[in-house]
Amino acid sequence: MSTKLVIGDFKKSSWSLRAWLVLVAADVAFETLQVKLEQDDTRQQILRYSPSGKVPALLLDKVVINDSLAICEYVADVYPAAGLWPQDPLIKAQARCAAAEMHSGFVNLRTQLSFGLNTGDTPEPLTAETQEEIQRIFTLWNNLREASGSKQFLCGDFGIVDAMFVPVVFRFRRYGVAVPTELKTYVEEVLAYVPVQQWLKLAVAQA
Ligand SMILES: N[C@@H](CCC(=O)N[C@@H](CS)C(=O)NCC(=O)O)C(=O)O
Repeated sequence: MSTKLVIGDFKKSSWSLRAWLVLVAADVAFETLQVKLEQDDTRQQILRYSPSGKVPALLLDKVVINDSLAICEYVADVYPAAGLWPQDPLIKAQARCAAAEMHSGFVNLRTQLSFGLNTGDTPEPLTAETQEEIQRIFTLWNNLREASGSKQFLCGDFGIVDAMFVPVVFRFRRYGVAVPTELKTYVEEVLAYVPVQQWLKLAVAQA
């Protein structure tokens, strides 16, 4: 079966990064098609592939999956050996809640601390809502690591819940958001994860 992932620019598209990481983590053979964002014809270009006008979109022979979390779930279903969700049903449920909360929420954080792979930017003073969301993310990360006993990623090996939060790690890195001591190793693991490094290299090469 032909498997193509339509993504946006490496430097701009946080939702593309999530889906791409999951496909790479599961060792799926896929082709990447890229659409340049923020151009006059971006919408038209995306609509050639994705009926929602958004990327990422996974193009299979007869079906288009045009949402990052749905792509991740599809990959988890088709490649169960990749262990993209924790085995334990209760930990899996908590990981799913955290991934869903990321997918549908943290609007203040996403607006005030925009996605980027660069470092050293100073944000506008963070609003109380944004600060609350940052604390909520730390709580989610700590709870998952505690529930799973993981000293590495949130629930052991890299999975969908980690992919969902990789762009948050980049946002914290970009704006120098202080991460609690007990979560520093998690952030380091994410930034050192080979597919994350691969994406960074692709971004540099595209410049
Ligand atoms: N809920 C969607 C959101 C996708 C999304 O907002 N993608 C952005 C790029 S990161 C996009 O396609 N924007 C269209 C544009 O810039 O014209 C998902 O999870 O895939």
